[in-house]
Amino acid sequence: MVTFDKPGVYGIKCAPHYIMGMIGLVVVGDQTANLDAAKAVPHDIIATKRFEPLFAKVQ
Ligand SMILES: [Cu+2]
Repeated sequence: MVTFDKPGVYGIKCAPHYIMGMIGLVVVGDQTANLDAAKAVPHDIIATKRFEPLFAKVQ
């Protein structure tokens, strides 16, 4: 169990399936709190492609 106590967006990375692009994005309250920093986190090519539409939804 994870408790989010600060607003922002949190990238979720499935450890065994990250290489196949299994990621997620959790939005806690004000997504603008750390959006730029979250978008700047480097990922491999597949995960980067998967994050793009998720980040587009929260802008
Ligand atoms: Cu998985």
